[in-house]
Amino acid sequence: MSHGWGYGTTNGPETWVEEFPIADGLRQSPINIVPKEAKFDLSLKHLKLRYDSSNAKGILNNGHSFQVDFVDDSDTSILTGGPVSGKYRLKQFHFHWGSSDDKGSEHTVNGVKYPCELHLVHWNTKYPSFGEAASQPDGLAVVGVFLKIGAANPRLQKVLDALDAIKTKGKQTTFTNFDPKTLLPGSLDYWTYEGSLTTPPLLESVTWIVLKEPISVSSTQMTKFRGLHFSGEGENPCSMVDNYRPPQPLKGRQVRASFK
Ligand code: B30
Ligand code: ZN
Repeated sequence: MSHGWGYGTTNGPETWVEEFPIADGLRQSPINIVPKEAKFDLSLKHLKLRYDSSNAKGILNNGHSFQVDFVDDSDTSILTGGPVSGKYRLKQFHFHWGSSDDKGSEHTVNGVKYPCELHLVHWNTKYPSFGEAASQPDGLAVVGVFLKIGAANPRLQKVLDALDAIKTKGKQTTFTNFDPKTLLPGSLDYWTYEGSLTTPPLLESVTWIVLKEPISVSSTQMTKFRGLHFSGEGENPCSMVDNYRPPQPLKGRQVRASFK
């Protein structure tokens, strides 16, 4: 699938509103999280993530990021609890990152950017499919995890080693036997708010669950992300970097915290 939108000067986030007017909507993502403004909410439950590593099926360069896709025809890899009711099935995970280590995340904390952000995308099983869920206000739940520069993260290595095989847009390969729970930090403390997809079509269907604790990544590992291309094979090579949308106006929304 090919898009007109992207992250360049002529097709980047500031231009998306022309084709996707919801870009100026009331619940757009990402946002800048100000921890002191978040309200601790005792009614928020513990986040439960139960994944089956045999559900991982493939990895794809989609021309704006890369995604690891999961079989989602049963309730074997699911998110429950946290701020949501019911069951949400894991569909895919992907990342956003920068051209250098001082930027790349979509959400920011007190205005501070992380070099990378992981998104685990789930859909509400009260709807018949991901596609139908994606246009409902309670259709999706995305868990955001910040990556910060530190020790090399061995849990990322299988993903990073697969990138050589999907360098250009449209390339895909099998990716199996992977449990994304291994990518999560020790604490599942989170902030949550009602938002949107951060890429077109920018649908306002996402309950965001942003983990407070980052995971580590080394600068050398970040270099591997940046070896991907936005462009297809045989096109002018264009490095896949700075594939993040900047923070959007809060417009009166409340961010809640699961922790004090
Ligand atoms: S995010 O987590 O808010 N960054 C989608 C899912 C999660 C986010 C953003 C978008 C999504 O499902 N988009 C539509 C599906 N895509 C999937 C794809 O192959 O990559 C097709 C498309 O946009 O039209 Cu490109
Ligand atoms: Zn994303």
